[in-house]
Amino acid sequence: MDVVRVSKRLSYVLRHQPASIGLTLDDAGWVDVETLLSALAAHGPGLSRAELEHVVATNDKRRFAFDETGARIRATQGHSRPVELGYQPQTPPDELFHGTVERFVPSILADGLRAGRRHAVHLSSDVATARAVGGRRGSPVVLRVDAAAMAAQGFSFTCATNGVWLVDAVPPEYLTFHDGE
Ligand code: HQG
Repeated sequence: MDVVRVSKRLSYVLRHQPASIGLTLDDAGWVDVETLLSALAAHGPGLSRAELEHVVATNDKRRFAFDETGARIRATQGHSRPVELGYQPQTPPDELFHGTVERFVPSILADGLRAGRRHAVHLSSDVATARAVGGRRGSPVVLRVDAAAMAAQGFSFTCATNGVWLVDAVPPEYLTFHDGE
């Protein structure tokens, strides 16, 4: 099994296009595991329950999670469709980071960080992760988010089970450039 390939296929189905294999996700993004496995097999290479468990357990960014009974699965974050993940609002660390690339910076400084096609803006608590996220698109630029000030102003933050911090938007006044390590 090519684990990366399976992870990408699961991301596509569980975050973006469940209908591509005839699936419907519930409002919180869950789908029944047996239904998912049947749908995958009907629309391409099949996957066993054991293989699915292996992908979920070893995924580098813990992109997927089973529910407490193991009967359902969902993506932990990153959806491009409306989803109510149900994470409880939490007080964020005082500073969070967002990795992007230079070509987006003028627009980000004008409008702030927007969720775009995703359900939320994705932030990380460490610079290295932000740099890696930005680096997917070119030479990374890391922005520092004054999460303490945002929280004080009433912005609601949640943290996905894989440690990614989520917020609806970040207005530009809370952003600065992060220099150095
Ligand atoms: C940029 C991956 C112009 C933003 C990663 C980013 C992450 C703006 C892009 C997760 C903007 C959106 C999410 C504005 C934001 N003007 N550009 N006002 N506001 N942007 O992929 O944060 O591997 O939707 O800087 O590792 O890059 O898929 O978000 O460059 O955790 O699990 O618009 O996806 O995880 O891009 O990445 P994305 P992201 P996975």
